[in-house]
Amino acid sequence: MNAFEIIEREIIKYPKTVIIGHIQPDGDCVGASLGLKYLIEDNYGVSPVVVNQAISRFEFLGAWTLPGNVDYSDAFVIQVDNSTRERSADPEFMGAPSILKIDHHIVMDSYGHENIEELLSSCCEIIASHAMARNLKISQDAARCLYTGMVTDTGRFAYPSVGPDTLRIAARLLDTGFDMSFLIARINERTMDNVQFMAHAYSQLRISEKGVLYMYVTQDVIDRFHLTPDMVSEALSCMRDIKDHPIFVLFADLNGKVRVEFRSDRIKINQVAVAFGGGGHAFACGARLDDSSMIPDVVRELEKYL
Ligand SMILES: [Mn+2]
Repeated sequence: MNAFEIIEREIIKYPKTVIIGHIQPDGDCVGASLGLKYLIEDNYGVSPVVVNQAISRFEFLGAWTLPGNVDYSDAFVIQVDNSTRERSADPEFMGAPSILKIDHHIVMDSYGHENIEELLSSCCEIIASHAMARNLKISQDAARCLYTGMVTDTGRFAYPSVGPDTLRIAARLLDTGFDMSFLIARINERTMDNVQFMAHAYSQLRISEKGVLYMYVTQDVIDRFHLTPDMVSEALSCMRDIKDHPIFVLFADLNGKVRVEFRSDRIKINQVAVAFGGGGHAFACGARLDDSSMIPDVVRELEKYL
């Protein structure tokens, strides 16, 4: 079913529509939530509330409300780019009378009353393709947001998840005439803290006995370089594309737990994420550990896939 068929039906039933992203927001999460907001405003004359956690680097795309400020008891909720209810930017949304999930991750939790779950390269690709299939008006603002999610979730259209349709949809977004190279410059912009953290990250790169690359970013490093979770994740790029080391993993302290981000070059490793209570895509997934003492266990498990 087309996501906008559901949206058209539900937005008139409830006094408000709320779009929510996931914890540790990224470009796809912010792009999908704001892009969908603009599409709904431009096509249906209804103005949804967007709820996301803070992420300064994507604030130029538009404004949103922080979690904890919305009453969901009379809301139609659209949850985007979020595989499980626990990872929502505001898990309170589960109390809403109508929930639509739109997501592109491996299906683990179909928590919506309706669920649009497609294994495409980004949540923005799903939203853009459904909008195009329904011949909706796509403004430059909407296109800029959707393109942001497509370009950031695909490593600039380089990951295996990119198909011919991905580029056809991106081309149709470019047809709206927004300034693409200006957008990419904004997305690529780095602070001096970013750069100095990356220098530190290269110096901390570790290789396990069988060749798994890994790195552990501790809380004192996070404090020293004033890092947000998405800035920490940039350390993954230090481990990408290293010859003969297709599996790499980033560990980072977060709120008393250890966040794990798994990546690989064409080796399916999401079962390791699942084994440690997480999930995600076949080649890009994540989990949380209670304690850093479990890091060697995770690395040993990954070695089995080499
Ligand atoms: Mn995504």
